[in-house]
Amino acid sequence: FDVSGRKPGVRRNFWEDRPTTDDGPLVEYEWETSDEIAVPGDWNTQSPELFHYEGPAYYRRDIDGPPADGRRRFLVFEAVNYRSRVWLNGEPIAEHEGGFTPFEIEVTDRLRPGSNSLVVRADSRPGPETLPALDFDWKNHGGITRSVWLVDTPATFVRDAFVRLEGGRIVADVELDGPGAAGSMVRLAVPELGLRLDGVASREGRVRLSASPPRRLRLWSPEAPRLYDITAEIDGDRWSDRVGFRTLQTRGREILLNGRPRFLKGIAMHEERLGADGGRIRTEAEARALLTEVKALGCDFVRLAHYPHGEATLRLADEMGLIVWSEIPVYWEDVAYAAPATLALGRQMMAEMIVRDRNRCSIAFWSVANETPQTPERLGFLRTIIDDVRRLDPTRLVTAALNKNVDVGGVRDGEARLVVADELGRDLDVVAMNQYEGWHGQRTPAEIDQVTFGTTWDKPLLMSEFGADALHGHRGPRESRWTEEHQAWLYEETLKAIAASGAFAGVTPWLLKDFRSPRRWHGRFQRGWNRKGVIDEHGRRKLAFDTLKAFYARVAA
Ligand code: ADA
Repeated sequence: FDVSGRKPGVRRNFWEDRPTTDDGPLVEYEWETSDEIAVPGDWNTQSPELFHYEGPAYYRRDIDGPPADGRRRFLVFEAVNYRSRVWLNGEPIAEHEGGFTPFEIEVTDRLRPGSNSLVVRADSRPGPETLPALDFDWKNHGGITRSVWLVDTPATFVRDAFVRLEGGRIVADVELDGPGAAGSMVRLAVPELGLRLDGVASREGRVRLSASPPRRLRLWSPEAPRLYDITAEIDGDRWSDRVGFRTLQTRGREILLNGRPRFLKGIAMHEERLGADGGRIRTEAEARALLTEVKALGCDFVRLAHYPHGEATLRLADEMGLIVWSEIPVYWEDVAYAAPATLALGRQMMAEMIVRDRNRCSIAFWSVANETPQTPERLGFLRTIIDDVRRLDPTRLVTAALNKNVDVGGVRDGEARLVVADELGRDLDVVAMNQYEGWHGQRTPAEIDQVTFGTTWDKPLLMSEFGADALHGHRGPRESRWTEEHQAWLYEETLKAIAASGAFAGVTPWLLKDFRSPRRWHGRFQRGWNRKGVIDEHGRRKLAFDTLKAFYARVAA
C-alpha cells in the first residue's frame, strides 16, 4: 500500500487525467445541475459560478472491477475539503472529516466484475465544531482538492516504515498488513550505504530494525540535502521511499540541526498556487514554483500555514533543502475547545499528518495551533494533542504560534518588552510568537525600535508572524499604509528589532504570497485578498522581498 509514489508500477490516479465527456468526473449539485470538475482541484476556481460556493457536491465516476486473484485494492484520497462520504455501487463505504489529510478505504471485496459506480460527496461547509471553525483568514476551497489513487497490493504487503536517526542509530519501524504479516521476514536496505537489516515481524505485523549509522552516511541539511533510497521487502512485496537523516535538538534557547545551532531564515506560506485565481495547489510544478521563490529569498525554513499542505510540497522541501514547520488547523478563538468531538478531530488530524509525513526529514516542527485563546479548555485540548505527538514521533520539536504576548515594559520610559508568557510554553519544545508591531495596534514602524522581544520560557523562540499589507505597484511615501514602501519599512524595522533582541532562533514573516481571503474586504487594497505577501498572486516581487532577502544575506545560518 502506498500513498506517496513509492510504487509507481501499481498505482494510478484515476482522476488525474483531464476528464472527457464520457468518463470524466461529474458533479451533481443539490439543485440538479451538473458539471465537470477536474480532480485534483478545488471547485471554486474551476467554474465562475462556483467561485463563492460552499456546500455539498457529488462527484461520480465508474471504476473497474475487482483486482486480480489474491490481490487487494485500496482507494486513497489525499484530501477532500471538508467532509466526505463515499459510496460504491450505492453502498456507503466511508466517511471522513478534515480537509487536508488523507484517508483510505479497502474495496477489494466490494468491487464486482465490470464497471462499479463510485460517488463521493464533498461538503465544504465549516461549522462550530469543525477544524478550522467558522472564522479563518483564507479561502475555503472546496472539493477533492488533492489526488485520488487506486492502489493494488498483494494480500500481505509492507504498509509503511518510519525511518529516522534516533538516539544515534538508524531506526526503522516497519509495519505489514495482511493475513501473512505475523512472522514474515522483513528485509530493509539502504543500498548506497551498504546497509542491510532484517528481522521477523511480530504477531501484530510490526518489526523495529536498527543499526549504527555507517561511516559514509552524510547527514541532510539545507546546505546539502542528501537523500537515500531505502527499501523494505517481504516475500512478494517491496516498499520504497527516499529519506534523509539528520538530528534535531534544543539546547537552552538554541535549535540544533546535526548538533549545530542555527538561525532559521524562514517565510510562511499558504497552499495556494501562483496565478490570479488563487486556487489550491494541485501539482508538483505549482508547489515547486512557490518553493523556488522561498529559496530565492535566501530562506532555509518555511512555515506551511495553517493546515497540512500537500505531500508534494513536503517531498520538494526534502529535496530542495528547506526546514519545515507543519501545522494542523487549530486556528483562532472560536474553535470548540470544550467539545470532545473537536478534540477527537484535532487528534485525528495530527495523527494523519504525522503518519503521512514522518519520513520527511525536512520537517522539524509539528505545530498544534495558531493564535488560540488563553482558556483552561484550550490548554487541556492542546496538551492532549501534544501528548499524542510525542508518542507518535519523538524525533521532532513541538511548537505553536502564540499571540497573547505580554508587555512587561522596557528599561526606559515608553519602551516595550513583549514576551511570550503563555502557559502552553511549558508543554512546547519551542515557543513561537505572532506579533504585528507597526501594523495591528498602536505603534508605527518608526516606533518599532522601542520594542524588544523575548519569552519567559527558557526555550528557543521563533518569530512565527509579523508583517503588513501592501498592494503591489502601489507606491508612495513610506509613512503611507498599503504602499510597498511602508511594508518594506516595517520589515526593515522589525528585522532590526529581532536582531537587536537577540532572543530568536528563527523567523517566518507573514508571508510569501498574497492569498485569497473573503474576510479581507478593503475596497481599494484588498478586495478579497490578504496582501501581506512579499510577492503578489502573479509572482511580482514587492520591495519587502528585497528587504528580507538582504537581511537573510547578512545573517549567518
Ligand atoms: C493572523 C493569522 C494569519 C494571518 C494574519 C493577518 O495573525 O495568524 O493567518 O491571516 O493574522 O494577515 O493579519
